[in-house]
Amino acid sequence: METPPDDAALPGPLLDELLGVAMDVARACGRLITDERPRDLVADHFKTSSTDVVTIMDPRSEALARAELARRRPEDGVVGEEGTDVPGTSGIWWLVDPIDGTANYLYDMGFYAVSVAAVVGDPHTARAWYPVAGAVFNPVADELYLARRGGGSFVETGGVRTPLAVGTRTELARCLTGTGFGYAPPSRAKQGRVVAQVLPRVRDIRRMGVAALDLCHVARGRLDCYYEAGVNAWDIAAGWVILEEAGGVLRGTGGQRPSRLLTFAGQGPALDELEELVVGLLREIDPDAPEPDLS
Ligand code: LIP
Repeated sequence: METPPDDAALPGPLLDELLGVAMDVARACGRLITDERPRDLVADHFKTSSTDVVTIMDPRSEALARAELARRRPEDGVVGEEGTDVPGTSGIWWLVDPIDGTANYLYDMGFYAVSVAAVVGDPHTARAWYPVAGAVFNPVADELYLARRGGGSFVETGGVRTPLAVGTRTELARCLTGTGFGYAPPSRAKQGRVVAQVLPRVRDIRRMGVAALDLCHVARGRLDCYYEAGVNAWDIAAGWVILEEAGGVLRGTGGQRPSRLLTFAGQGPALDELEELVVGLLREIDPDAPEPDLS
């Protein structure tokens, strides 16, 4: 596994401040998207394909996050899913997913989240950034997942804070396994072939539609492991630190950092077994690919 850059070792009081900001922003945006969700919500426009939906509340939530971050941390950079890209001078960047699980949100299925993470290193450079504090808030369940480097990982609900720890299952056959699918039809076709072969080898599959919450659920032991391709930095940044502080691992293939080609979450031999299985299936599907690629 890659080691974090040296400047990821920020002083404790700064990490506490960043975590506090992440929690406040995630809560504020979460309240906005539930309190002001129009009853007759429809897709406003589409991004990568006709299934990749954006509602009017996605940019509104991102605008609120951007304004709050500018007020609380004016020297930091901010990158958001809906196009925010504001450079900073502090070396700290914020990665914001204003509604993760937009399809669930569109259908008023109460399973979506706001993800806010502070990272060191430039998130425009795929291999250079590393999360140091983050919060993921599911406003419908009133569950706020939070962590900062070296401080442990927690979920707060109804004012009660509970520590998180990953599950301990060692055999993939007993693992409840999360996954997700991309929006492009050819990616989905490949992902469908792979999941058809994974399903008989695991306890069961869950496809919740919210990558940030998938990572939090691995951190909490509600899922044993997870894999997906095509995830963006804002989907995984907060969940990454929450998962690692709960004793878990987020990685790509062969000990590399997570990437859009493949991302795995979990721990121990079950995670190794999952990686071996998925990589083996991809080698059968596309023996000439330079690297295993599920995207
Ligand atoms: C979505 C994820 C979902 C994943 C999708 C997509 P969005 O984010 O969280 O779990 O499978 O590919 O990235 O579009 O709802 O913010």
